Amino acid sequence: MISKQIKILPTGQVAILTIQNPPVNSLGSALRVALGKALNEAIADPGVLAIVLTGAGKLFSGGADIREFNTPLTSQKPLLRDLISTLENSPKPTVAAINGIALGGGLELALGCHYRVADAQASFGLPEVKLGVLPGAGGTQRLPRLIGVEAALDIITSGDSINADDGLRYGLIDQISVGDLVQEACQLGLLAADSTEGMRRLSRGPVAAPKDPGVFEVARQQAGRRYRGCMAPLECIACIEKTLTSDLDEGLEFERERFQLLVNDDQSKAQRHVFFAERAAMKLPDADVQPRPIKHVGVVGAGTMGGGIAMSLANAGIPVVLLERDQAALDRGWKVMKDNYAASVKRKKLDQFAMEQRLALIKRTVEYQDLANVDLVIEAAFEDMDVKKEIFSNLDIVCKPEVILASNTSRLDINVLAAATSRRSHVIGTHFFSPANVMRLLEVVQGAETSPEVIATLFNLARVIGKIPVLVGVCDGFVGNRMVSPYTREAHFLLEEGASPAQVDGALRRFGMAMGPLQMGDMAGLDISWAARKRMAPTRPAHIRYSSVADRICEMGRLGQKTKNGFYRYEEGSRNPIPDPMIDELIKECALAAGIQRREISDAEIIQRTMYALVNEGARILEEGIAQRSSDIDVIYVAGYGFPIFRGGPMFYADTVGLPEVLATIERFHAEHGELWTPAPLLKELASSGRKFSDL
Ligand code: T1G
Repeated sequence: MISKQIKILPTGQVAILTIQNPPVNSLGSALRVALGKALNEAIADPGVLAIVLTGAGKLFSGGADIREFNTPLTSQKPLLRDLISTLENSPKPTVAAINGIALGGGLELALGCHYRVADAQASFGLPEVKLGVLPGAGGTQRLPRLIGVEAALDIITSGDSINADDGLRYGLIDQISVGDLVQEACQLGLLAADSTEGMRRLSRGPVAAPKDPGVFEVARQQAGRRYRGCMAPLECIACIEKTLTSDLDEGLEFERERFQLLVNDDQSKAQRHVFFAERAAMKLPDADVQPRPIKHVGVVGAGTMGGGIAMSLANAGIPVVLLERDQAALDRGWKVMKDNYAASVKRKKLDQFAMEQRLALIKRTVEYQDLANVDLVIEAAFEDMDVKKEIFSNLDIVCKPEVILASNTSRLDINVLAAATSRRSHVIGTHFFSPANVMRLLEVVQGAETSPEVIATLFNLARVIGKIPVLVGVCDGFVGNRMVSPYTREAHFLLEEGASPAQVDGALRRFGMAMGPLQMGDMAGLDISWAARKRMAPTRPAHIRYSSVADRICEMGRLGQKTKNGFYRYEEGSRNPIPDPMIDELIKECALAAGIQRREISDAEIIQRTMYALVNEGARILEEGIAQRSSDIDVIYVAGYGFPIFRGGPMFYADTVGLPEVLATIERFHAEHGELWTPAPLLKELASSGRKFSDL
């Protein structure tokens, strides 16, 4: 709703309209009706000389109500662009008093005002591109007129926010308030009312041509790299380019058409699904449980993962005690961390002082005793159960009674580790993804006896360090890695059946994956999954098909990038995969030995065999309660495995294809390839009842 207050100042009366629609002051249909009514009243009121628009609470507005998209509400009048036009054509000065965040339609509303005042903590952004759409209420037409084409391209195609200082520097706002934001906005409005200059209206101004006419082509290339496969960034650029050749009305019409195209497309539906899925995943099962404060964290292991985890914590200002088994290992890990920070400083992602502050937060030691007072320990040692059990036993002795003990294991049984301690309710899994200081996903693995308070504490810590926590249950590989096993299995089978590594990886990259499974294996190290396969070998049923391709490659000492060769070969200092005829020959030998007649394989089959393997395993994971929601599985794959956001995650993708079609294909694979393709009962149930994974 809109609260209206008439503020009487010595130089006249101002109508202050406050957007009140918690939690984010989104501009849904009901809010738009209220705002339209209040605006018209203020404009008609002869006593009112100026109008100020502001937001209730901590933010101005989070933009249009995303939940209304693709529903009749989104076209319920007044439309957002009508309100913006009313603001802009008002005969009385209109001033936006931007308190905190102004995003999307919220910023577009402010752009419709004649003037903009913001508080020092304000930030401004047009993140529509991250939802697979574009600023659809004039943002692509007014922003270039206000701050220039180059700056508008950056803000609109990146979807990233800028702070108040940058907003002032760009000319996006007229002033940063030094005291009472609304009061200063009222004074500015009354000054303008007195002025003989007349209203400043952005839309009627010309657009300054960019200094470099090639700026649009450069933007298209950058967008193609950053948002590979997404349509929205290119449509944003087209709308901004349009401002150079059209007046506002034509530009707004073009923008409206392109917005409609995007908002009705599966890509935007997928990206909006991920937006809400991430927020659902971060909700605690039991909202009433209070997290415990975590002020000091121990990390055991200074290897790639331990170092990355320590950096994640230090980056959030949390003091860390980093323990290694000996000084040499500690020094090696410390050097890698310093080099990582130095690289960020070199790339100007971090300044020198911030780097030194963060490094100073990390105390290094080889003494368990130094972990005696930490609130949480995250173990990131070698992926071996005996090694981890010994560490947990030692921690159980030296750490304070209420400490939380977490393991970064990527697939081992948390319950076995808990049993190695006297505090099973305080044991949990925190599966980070490499590089841990970059990847946002954190699988929080709940043991059989892990307490709700410990889970709540890790969820809260995840938010603090900028991670997306997803609660998963204990099984081999939890959710992400458990699903990646059949996905990779099918990739290896496809090699024996006739596809080359480059074809398998190429098809999946064209599908949108950040990297194909074979190149991903080379990057992670083929020895990790090799060890897992050897561990499982004694229990692997002899009648089940098994590909020896990866084992043969490892037996040749080809472990991936770290040995300069794996499925591909790598030149010195390069991570670029180069197809290796020796591997092609090895694959043919494996196929011959397995009695497999090689054949031409289509990209479509590669996508079906790998994607539906993910979906079928995901359905089993849901049946077993290892994941709480199908959208959690989507979050895990988009945030942790490079799954294309414009496809929404494996389960959303299956819903988009249609579960009956997915099931029919899996049943065909079952007939052709045997029991590994037995359809998951949940998939059969949903497909036959006309439901989707997102209905769960
Ligand atoms: N519409 C509907 N619901 C929204 C929403 C929105 N714009 N923004 C947030 N929510 C819900 C969210 O799902 C959650 O719900 C609750 O509000 C709190 O959100 C025409 C077309 C504003 C920075 O992309 O970035 O304008 O889980 O947990 O951490 O050109 O929300 O409680 O049920 O994120 O304090 C463009 C999206 C829209 C901004 C606040 N705007 N939102 O962060 O809270 S399209 C955006 C955010 C548009 C125009 C176009 C963040 C936030 P629930 P939260 P937060």
